[in-house]
Amino acid sequence: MTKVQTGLVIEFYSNSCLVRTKEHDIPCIGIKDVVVGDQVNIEIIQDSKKIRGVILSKEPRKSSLRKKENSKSKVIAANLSHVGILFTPQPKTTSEFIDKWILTAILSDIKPFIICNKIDLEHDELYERNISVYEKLDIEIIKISAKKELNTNNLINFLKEKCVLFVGNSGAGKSTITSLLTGKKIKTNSLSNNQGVHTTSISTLYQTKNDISIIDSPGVRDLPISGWNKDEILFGFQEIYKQSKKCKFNDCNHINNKECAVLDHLSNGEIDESRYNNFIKFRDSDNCE
Ligand SMILES: Nc1nc2c(ncn2[C@@H]2O[C@H](COP(=O)(O)OP(=O)(O)OP(=O)(O)O)[C@@H](O)[C@H]2O)c(=O)[nH]1
Ligand SMILES: [Mg+2]
Ligand SMILES: [Zn+2]
Repeated sequence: MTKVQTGLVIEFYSNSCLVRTKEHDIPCIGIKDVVVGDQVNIEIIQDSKKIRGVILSKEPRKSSLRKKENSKSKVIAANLSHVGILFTPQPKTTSEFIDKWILTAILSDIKPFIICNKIDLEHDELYERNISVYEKLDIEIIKISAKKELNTNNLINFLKEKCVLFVGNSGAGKSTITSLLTGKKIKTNSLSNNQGVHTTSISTLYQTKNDISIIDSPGVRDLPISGWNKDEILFGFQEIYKQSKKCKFNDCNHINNKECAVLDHLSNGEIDESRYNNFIKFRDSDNCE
């Protein structure tokens, strides 16, 4: 066996990880600064019984999903192309949850999109109104029922050759979707409720026969955004950011300054109120959790 090989980090534990090379899945140590999704170079150490590896280096990342809390910044997954944000009638998904994830994805160089899961369930008017906000934005929305397997081919086709992370409240259906796509039984959480009973514990990358990579990580359960600065938060709301460039004053606060293009577009309905309110809330709260 070649002594130095390249591979993909597919599982991550507290002090070791599993690297998939062309031929083997090899347990490795030397994981400093490495996360699931990283492409790494490893040196093989083979004794009579086991193959093991030591990570020598990692390749430059195409993207890093970052969790930023005050001065702390933590990479959770590498080389994701997409974040699929689950939007469900039950448990109810808030616009704040969606906007935080859109923001984090954009600022991590990853494309966000929305999966409306559980379309087989009844939903109220508020759900309709919430989703219509995103239908006006430049963001893909895919409506499915993972459990009843409705429209799931749309999701599969969209995700071909992509690397995706699904995010959603506990019970939204992340494991159900992952099971469906991988054909592997991933433990689903039938006890899920709004308080959340968590079932997934280590970070794993699954590769499906349709050439989809899925990263499942417990690190995304809470999403602090307090570490992003005000300019970054504005950039995370793309439709607001675009208008902000037309405001009369460079340092416009977009709240009560004169000739503010953001406020103009808010009053004519081109910028949605709930998006605007979340933008101000995220930007101006010191400790937004
Ligand atoms: N009616 C309906 N139920 C669904 C659908 N998708 C998933 N469920 C159910 O919702 C429950 C929770 O699904 P999970 O896949 O475990 O949710 P999860 O997002 O992985 O939850 P955590 O692991 O706790 O974060 C399970 O009982 C699923 O069978 C759907 O499209 N329709
Ligand atoms: Mg789960
Ligand atoms: Zn303004």
